[in-house]
Amino acid sequence: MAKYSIKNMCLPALLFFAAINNVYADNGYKLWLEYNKITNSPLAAAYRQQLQYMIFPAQSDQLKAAKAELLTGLDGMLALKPTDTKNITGGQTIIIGTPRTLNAFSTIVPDSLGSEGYLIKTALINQKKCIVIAANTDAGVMYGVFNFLKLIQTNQPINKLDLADHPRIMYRVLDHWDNLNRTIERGYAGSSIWNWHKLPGIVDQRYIDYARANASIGINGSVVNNVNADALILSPSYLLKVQALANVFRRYGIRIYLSVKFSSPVELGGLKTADPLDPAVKKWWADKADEIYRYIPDFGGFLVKANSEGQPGPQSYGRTHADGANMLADALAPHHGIVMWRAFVYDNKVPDDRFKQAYNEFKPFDGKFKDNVIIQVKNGPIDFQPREPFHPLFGAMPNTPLMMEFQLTQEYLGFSTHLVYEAPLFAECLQSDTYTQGKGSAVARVIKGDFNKKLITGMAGVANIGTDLNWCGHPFAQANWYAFGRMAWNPDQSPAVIAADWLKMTFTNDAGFVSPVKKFMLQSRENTVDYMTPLGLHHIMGVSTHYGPGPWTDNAGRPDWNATYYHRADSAGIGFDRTGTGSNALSQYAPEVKAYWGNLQTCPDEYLLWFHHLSWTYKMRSGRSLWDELVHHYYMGADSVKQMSLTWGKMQGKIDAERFTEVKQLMQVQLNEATTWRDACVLYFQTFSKMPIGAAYPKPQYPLNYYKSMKFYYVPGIGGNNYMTN
Ligand code: BDP
Repeated sequence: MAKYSIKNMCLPALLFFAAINNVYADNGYKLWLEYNKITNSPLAAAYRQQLQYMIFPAQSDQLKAAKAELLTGLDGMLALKPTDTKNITGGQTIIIGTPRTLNAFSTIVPDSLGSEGYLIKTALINQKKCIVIAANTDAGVMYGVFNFLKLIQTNQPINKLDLADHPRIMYRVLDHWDNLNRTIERGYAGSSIWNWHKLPGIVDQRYIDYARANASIGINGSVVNNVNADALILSPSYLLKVQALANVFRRYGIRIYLSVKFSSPVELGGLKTADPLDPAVKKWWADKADEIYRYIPDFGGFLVKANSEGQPGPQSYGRTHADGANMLADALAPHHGIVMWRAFVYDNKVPDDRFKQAYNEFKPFDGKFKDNVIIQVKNGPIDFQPREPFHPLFGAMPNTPLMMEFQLTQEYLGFSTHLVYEAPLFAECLQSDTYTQGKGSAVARVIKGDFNKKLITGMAGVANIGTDLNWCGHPFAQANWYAFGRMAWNPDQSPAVIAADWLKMTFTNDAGFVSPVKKFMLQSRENTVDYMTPLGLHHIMGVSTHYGPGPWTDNAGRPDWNATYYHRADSAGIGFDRTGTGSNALSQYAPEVKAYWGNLQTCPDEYLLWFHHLSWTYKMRSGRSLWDELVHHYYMGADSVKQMSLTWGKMQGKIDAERFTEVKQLMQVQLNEATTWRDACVLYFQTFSKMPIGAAYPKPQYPLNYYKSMKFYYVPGIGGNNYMTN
């Protein structure tokens, strides 16, 4: 192939390439692993001076990957390649390893670091000042290396280091809702990155970069297929494909898991039943587990959605969730696999508040699950709404491992056109006090197993990843993937610290960028709550597609898919009474929580309509009527998008033109959609309140019927050919 040298190029060609470089400066593919050149030269010189030599014996695949990452990072940021050495001879040396790879480390690495922790410290070795990255395992080394690189990416000093860290949660897993035909349920960033057709022959570079990105934030598991599972995934030809992915993930410390369909023994195995107590069914699963482990010796286990939204499950055979989960757990136990059994269930036949159904079904089984079963519970009782109270199960199953399930993909948060930084949502849930063991029983402590050390622990995030060049559709949606990893590692980390790190690693260390952008990121989720579902409103989006506003929806397939079921607006007022005079869902919480949310004196405005039905003239803390307060929030929310976009406008020139422009355009779309939400909702609720929209506010652009008749075709995230209309 002809090589083009710049020398031989004519001027127009050079200009053409320069233009391309300029326009396509950054498409976001590298995520937070940009490793951009450090432009502050004294700082770069100081780093270089401390990293002249390297002792990093790397035999295993994982250590080799960690070493390659370190070299890529140092090369990108500092144009530096430390000299590989065996002895500390001179200059400053970075020494990296485990007690197995470096004898000297047997006394340095404390057991308390566990199997994934690491330490990074400055030490005097042979009278020479060295930087040490040490861990008990290769996985720990890898996390240490990524965190060391983060110090440089965020321009931290490295001359006096003394850090140690370890994960507080064992299973830190991304759940992909990816179908085998490459559509993604609730996916807004293109198609599935798993190219099942080309696997196992073609191992895309994306799989490697995906694994690198996950390892860099401590994620150690990936469920590659949709919870609404296809039995085919367990067939030999697909297991070969899964094996190829597992082979890539392994060197980054990531185990692969599969969502399994409970009826697989029938659909795939040709059995007459999938009854979990049937010996032939038990044997089928045990054999299947043995087979999977032959392909993938470190296979993680199964994720199961059973008896929910039409999926088969043990109840289809008159058995319980415990019967079903324990049967699968027995099949996996000899191989040390786990079952992540979802608590997202709500039953058609039970005419009870949907809020209460998971608790009603699972609470009776507390302590009845095998040790390798973990119950995966969504953060809130309904379904990933912009704001939900924490799920009552977190305070109700002290003898059962509970795995947090957050949703990174923005099913209810504006898809991938709205900038919504989700870490404040995660933190709000994690820091809620369940009172399960008295005051100070935050959800975070429950899921970390603080109250029952015997339990396994986990956190899952429904992935927001697809084939879009920038992986997540919106450059800022990457921050949700990043924040999830950081908070799964340590649920008590601050959203502000995480946002600052992410901005520096992804864009620039320039404080003139980081500080204002971090500010609006931290505010962004509250703004979205304001223009979509203020004051505790929930589930009022477009039916099925969940796109745009649909508070008028009252004819969906079942009552609890209707918006009217949730907001209960009428001429008397609005909100869902879940106190003793209503559905009494509050009784599923500890008495302190029930009293706090149940009492109008203490219930914060943010949760008001989750728990109370109040008159339109109800006097709010602000002094406004409930109606005026609602209108105020809708307008404030939409206005905040305008403010955010003005701030963004001032960032021009501080980052690459490509991502600057993309975000600028996205913010305009977000503003339009936020305005639609605002106008549609205030006009709709006004038909009940019959009260005016304050004269200070701009009038809604169109009449209510306009919004009600808006049609959206081929909305992403619902798969197949079906297009749904509002
Ligand atoms: C809801 C989604 C649906 C999922 C379901 C689940 O609308 O597509 O299958 O949750 O979590 O949020 O199983």
